[in-house]
Amino acid sequence: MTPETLLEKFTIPGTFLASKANTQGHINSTFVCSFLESGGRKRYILQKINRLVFHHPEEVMENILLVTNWIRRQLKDDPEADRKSLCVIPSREGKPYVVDEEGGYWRVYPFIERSKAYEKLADARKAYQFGSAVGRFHNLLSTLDGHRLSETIPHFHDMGMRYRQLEAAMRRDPKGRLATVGDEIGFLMERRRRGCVLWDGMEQGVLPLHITHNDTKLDNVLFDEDSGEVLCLIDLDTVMPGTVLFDTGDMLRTASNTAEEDERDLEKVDCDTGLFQAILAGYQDEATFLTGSERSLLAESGIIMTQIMAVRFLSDYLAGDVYYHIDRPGHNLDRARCQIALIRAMEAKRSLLHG
Ligand code: ADP
Ligand code: GN1
Ligand code: MG
Repeated sequence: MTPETLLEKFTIPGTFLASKANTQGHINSTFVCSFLESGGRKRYILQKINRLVFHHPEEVMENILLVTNWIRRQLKDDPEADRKSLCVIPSREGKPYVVDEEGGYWRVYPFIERSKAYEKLADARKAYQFGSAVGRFHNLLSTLDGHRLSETIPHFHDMGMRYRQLEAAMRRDPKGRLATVGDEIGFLMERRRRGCVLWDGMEQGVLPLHITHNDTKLDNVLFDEDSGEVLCLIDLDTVMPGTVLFDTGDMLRTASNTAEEDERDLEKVDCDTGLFQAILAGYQDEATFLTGSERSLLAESGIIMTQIMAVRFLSDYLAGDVYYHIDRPGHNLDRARCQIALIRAMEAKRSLLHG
C-alpha cells in the first residue's frame, strides 16, 4: 500500500499532497506526509512499526496512548501542549493503528512543526536542556502506574542477555565475520561484569523502578527551532518500567560523543566532559527524587549504556545486519567500533565525569 492509500484509513481531514521518507531512526519506517486542510498545509508523521523488533504492536500502541494521554492531561493549560507531546491520530475504525494487507502496523502522529531533532548538540546550554527535558519526562510519568504498561521488548537493557546474544551470534557466525572482530570481542568480554550493574541493581531492588523512555538518544528529542528549548520526547515505543539510569546513560552516550554514532575515523571520537556534566546537571535539577544509589551511578550509566550499544551493534554485525537499518556494508561494525572508542575515552576521563 502507498502512504496515500494508508493515510485514507486515518481520521485526517483534507487532501493528500505528498510524502517523503525520513531516515533518521534505525528501527521504524518513517514518512513525513502533507495534506491541504481548511487552515492550510498540515504535516503528519506516518510510521510503519518494525515487526521484527516489536512483536506485539497493539501493546506498543496501547502504551503510547496511555503515556501521551497522561502527559497531555498534565499539560492541558499549556498553550503549546500540542507541540509538547505526541498525539496518536485514530484510524477511521477508532483504532490507534491501521493494519495493511501484509499484516504491517501503521500509525500517524501530527508532525511537530518548527522543531528539530539533532545528531549533535551545539553547546552546554542545549545539553543542560536535554538533561532537564528527560528529568521532566520522568516527573510527568511518576504518577502513572507502571503496571498498566506492557513490556514492549522484554529484557531490553538486560546486559547479561545482550552478552548471551553476542555469544550466540559468535557461535552461528552466518557471514563468517567473527575472525575479523577478535579485538572488539576481547574488549567487551573484559568488561562484562561491569556492564551488568544497572540491570542487576534494578532486579535486586537497589535501583528503584520508574517509568522510563529507554531510548533517549539525542535525535529522539525535538527542540523548538524558535526558542531553542526542548519541546518533547518522541519515539515512545520502548516506554516501560526501568531504572532512570538507562535514560541518563543513553543521553550521555549519544550527546557527549564528539563524533557521530557511526564515525569511521576513531580519532574523532571523544567524550566532551563539558556536555556530559551539563546533561547531568540539567537532569538532576529536575529529578529531585534520585536516591543515593542512583546518584552514585549517574556518570557510570553513560559508560554502561555505551557498552550495551557496542555489544548490540557488534552482535547485529555478526548476525548479518538483521536488526538495525544499515546504509553501507560494515555499518554496524563501524557503530560498534565507535562505541568502543567512546568507552575508552570515557574510561580515560572517568575522574572528570564523576564531577
Ligand atoms: P525510529 O524508531 O526509527 O527511531 P522515530 O520515531 O524516532 O523512529 O522517528 C524518526 C525521526 O522522525 C525522528 O528522529 C524525527 O526526526 C522524526 N519525527 C518522528 N516523529 C515526529 C513528529 N511527531 N514530528 C516531527 N518529526 C518527527
Ligand atoms: C535504536 O529507534 P532508534 O533509532 O531511536 C534502538 C535503540 C538504540 C539506538 C542506537 C527499539 O533507536 O535501542 O540505542 O537505535 N531502538 C530499539 O542508535 O532497539
Ligand atoms: Mg528514533
